[in-house]
Amino acid sequence: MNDRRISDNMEQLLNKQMTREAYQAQVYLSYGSWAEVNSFGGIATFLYKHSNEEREHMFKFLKYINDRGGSATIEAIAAAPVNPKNIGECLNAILQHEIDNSKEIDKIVNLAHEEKDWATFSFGQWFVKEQIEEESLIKDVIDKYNLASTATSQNHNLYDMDKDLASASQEGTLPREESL
Ligand code: OFO
Repeated sequence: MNDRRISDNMEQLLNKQMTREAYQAQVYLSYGSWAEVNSFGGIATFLYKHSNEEREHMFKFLKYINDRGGSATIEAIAAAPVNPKNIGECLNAILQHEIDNSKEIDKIVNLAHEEKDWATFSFGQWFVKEQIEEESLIKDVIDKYNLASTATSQNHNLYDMDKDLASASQEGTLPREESL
């Protein structure tokens, strides 16, 4: 019995996205480390947790590809971008990564629709929704940053923002909580 339930094109696109999710995780990890080194522990916590979320997304793709009779292919992950100059640049770069990622998710949903592959269409909807939430979350953080960095008592506001992000709702564990 042929248990292959996705087309070759779809398998290729899903594999590409799986690698992209791994890349997203690396971007957040790299920026998190940069924030930690620059004494923004709260922002680092937020970014580290988000890195783990992206890694969970990568696993979702891996499992889906394999469950549908395809084969997940583990490929090289591109290097994370160079360190940002400041928090503003860091947050804006993250938002752009998320917007670019949303466009890649749209390609999967478009192909699924074209191929009448309703299982993948449904799988893709989870990511469409997730991207809406993520873009909105980062925009919200940018708004807070803009408020904090333009006020007169700048350092005090940045300190408060850093504390806020430490308790922002996120899933996943921190690299610093992993046991060796
Ligand atoms: Fe940024 O979320 Fe993955 O897909």
